[in-house]
Amino acid sequence: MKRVALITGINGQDGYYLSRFLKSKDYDVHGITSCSKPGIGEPPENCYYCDFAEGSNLNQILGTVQPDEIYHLAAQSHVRLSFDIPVYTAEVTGVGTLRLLEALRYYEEQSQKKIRFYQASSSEMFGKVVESPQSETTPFHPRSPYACAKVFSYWQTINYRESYGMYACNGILFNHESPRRGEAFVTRKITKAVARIKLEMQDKLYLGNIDAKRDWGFAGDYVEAMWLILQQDKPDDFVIGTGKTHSVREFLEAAFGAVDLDWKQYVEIDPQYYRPAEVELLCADPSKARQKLNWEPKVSFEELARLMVEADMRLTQQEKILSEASS
Ligand code: NAP
Ligand code: G4F
Repeated sequence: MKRVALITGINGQDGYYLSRFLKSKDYDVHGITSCSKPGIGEPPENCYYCDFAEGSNLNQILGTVQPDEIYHLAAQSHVRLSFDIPVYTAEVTGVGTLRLLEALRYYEEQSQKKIRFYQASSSEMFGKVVESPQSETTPFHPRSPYACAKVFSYWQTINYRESYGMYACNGILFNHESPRRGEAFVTRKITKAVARIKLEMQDKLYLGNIDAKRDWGFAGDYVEAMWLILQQDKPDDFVIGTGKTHSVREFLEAAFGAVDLDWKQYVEIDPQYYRPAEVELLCADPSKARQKLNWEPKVSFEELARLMVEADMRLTQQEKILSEASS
C-alpha cells in the first residue's frame, strides 16, 4: 500500500520540492491550497481548497485524504508583509496551525489511526539572537508578527505531542531558496533583477538592509530533512541549516558576479524595504540533524546564487522574446 502524504501550502516553494520528493519515494501525494487566487475553478486532482484563516473544512479533508503524514507548510510567510497585516498573519500562520492540530486530534480519535505531523517552524523565531550559532536549545526572541505567529505554532505542536501523545514535530528551518522562491524574498528579487539588468530590461535594483546576514541553503535539500524528521522512531524537533552565514551584500556579489556585472553600479537603498525591527544575524548549528538524521546540505551558497541566476536568465529571455513578438 502506498503511504499517503498531505501537504498544506503545496503551491509554495517548499510544497513544489516536497511533493516531487515524496512522489519519488512512491507516496500518494495530496495538497491543500488557499482560495485566494482570482479566477480559480475546480481544484486540480488530489488538491483541496482550505483557507487557514478559518479552516472549517479541515475535518472533511482529513476524512477524505486519510493521510499517514501531514506536512504543514501553509503560511503567510513574508516577514515584512506581516508588519502590514499582523492580525491576518497571526490567524493564518499561528492559529491556522492550531486549527489543523485540533482537526487532526479529532480525526485520530475517530479513526484510531496515528498520523505523523510536521510543522514548518522558522529560524525567524530566534530573532534578536542571544547566541550564535542557534541550536534546538537557543531561546527565542521573535522580531515580527510572523515570527510571533511561528513561535505560537511551535509551542502548540509540542503541546499536542505532550498532551495527547501525538507524533508532532517541528523542523526549525533556516532560509532556503530556489528558482521557485517567491519574487518578494530578497534572493529571488536579486536574481530576477540580475537577469533583467543583464538583458537590458531594467536599470536599477532597490533594496533595504543589505548588511543583514542569513544562513541560506537550497530548498531541494531541505525538503529531504522534513521527510527524515517524520521517519524517526520518536517525534522530536530539529534545526536545519548549513552552519554558514552570509550577508545580502555577499549574495549581491555572487549573483551579479555570475553574469560578470558589478552590483555596486546597479543597487540603491530604499528605506521602504527596512523593517520596523530587523533580524540582523542568523546562523544554524545543525549538529543534531547531522547526527540523528544523517542529513547534510549539498548545494553551496555560491552554487545556489548561480543556479538561481541561470534559471532567471532562461525565464527572462523567454519573457523578452514573447514581449517582442507581441509588440
Ligand atoms: P511560500 O512559498 O510562501 O508558500 C506558502 C504557501 O502557503 C503558499 O503557497 C500559499 O498557498 C499557502 N497559504 C498562504 N496563505 C494561506 C491561507 N490563508 N490558507 C491556506 N494556504 C495559504 O513559503 P515556502 O518558502 O514554501 O515555506 C513553506 C513554509 O515554511 C512556510 O510556512 C514558511 O513560513 C516556512 N519557512 C520557510 C522558510 C524559507 O526560507 N523558505 C524557512 C523557515 C520556515 P496558495 O498559493 O495556495 O495560496
Ligand atoms: O528574503 P527575506 O524577505 O527573508 P526573511 O525575512 O529572512 O524570511 C524568510 O526566511 C525565514 C527563515 O529565517 C522564513 F521563516 C520566512 O518565511 C521567509 O522565508 O529577507 C532576508 C533579509 C532580511 O534581513 C531583509 O531585511 O534581506 C533583507 N532585505 C534587504 N532588502 C530584503 C530587502 N528583504 C526583502 N524581502 N526585500 C528587500 O528589498
